Amino acid sequence: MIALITGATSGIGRATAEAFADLDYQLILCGRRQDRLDELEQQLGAQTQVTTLNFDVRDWADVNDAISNLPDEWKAIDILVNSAGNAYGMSAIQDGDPSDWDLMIDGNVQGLLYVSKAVMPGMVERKRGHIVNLSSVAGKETYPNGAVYCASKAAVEALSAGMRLDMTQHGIKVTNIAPGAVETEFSMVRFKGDKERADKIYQGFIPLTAEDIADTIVFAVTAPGHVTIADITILASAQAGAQTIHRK
Ligand code: 8X3
Repeated sequence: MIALITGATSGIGRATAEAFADLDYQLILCGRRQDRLDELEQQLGAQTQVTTLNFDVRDWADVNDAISNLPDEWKAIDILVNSAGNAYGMSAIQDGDPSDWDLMIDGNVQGLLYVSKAVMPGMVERKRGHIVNLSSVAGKETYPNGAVYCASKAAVEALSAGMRLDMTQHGIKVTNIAPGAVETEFSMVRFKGDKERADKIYQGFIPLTAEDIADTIVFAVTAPGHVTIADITILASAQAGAQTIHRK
């Protein structure tokens, strides 16, 4: 199995790379931070075959160039995990920063589309493949000061559904994963390095870990051939909704 993972240098992407290495999948790890890609290649290279691609998912030319120029032995991608994505800022629309919106819409929506577009034709040709999109509970419900992030994840929900409609006839599975509160660098990025604010998000309850989500991704990609895990929402046990968390 060959798996391509975006956002592989941190969080859910990284945990998924580690979990896939345990399954002996060959890994194409994609990210923007070369030092982290190198470190991960070194670490997981002891277990399985690893190659890395450095691109920004928001740049179609770069995405297409990197993926279409993969060496022949890496071209037959079986699994695509669209894990790259982020939240930037948290405020009402009238107070929001349009450059934050660009980062979220271009990364979470356009980036996911670009990478998928670069990988899908090969899957269609081979009549096999599995695409896993990382959405969010924020794609299922909108919360105050999160409209643009929520909109970007609602778009991921629509893209997962649309991909499934387009690709099922070609023998390709699409899984949409919607995590709740996962403790990663997510909140540090959202709050632009404000550690106190970021830490507060995960206080008073046991948040999900990136590994919890990776476990579910493994469950989806190892399901029998006739089974598609179409859509899974994963919440922390203390969490009842995006912003409804029972804290001690
Ligand atoms: C992250 C989950 O609830 O912080 O996608 O928006 S939430």
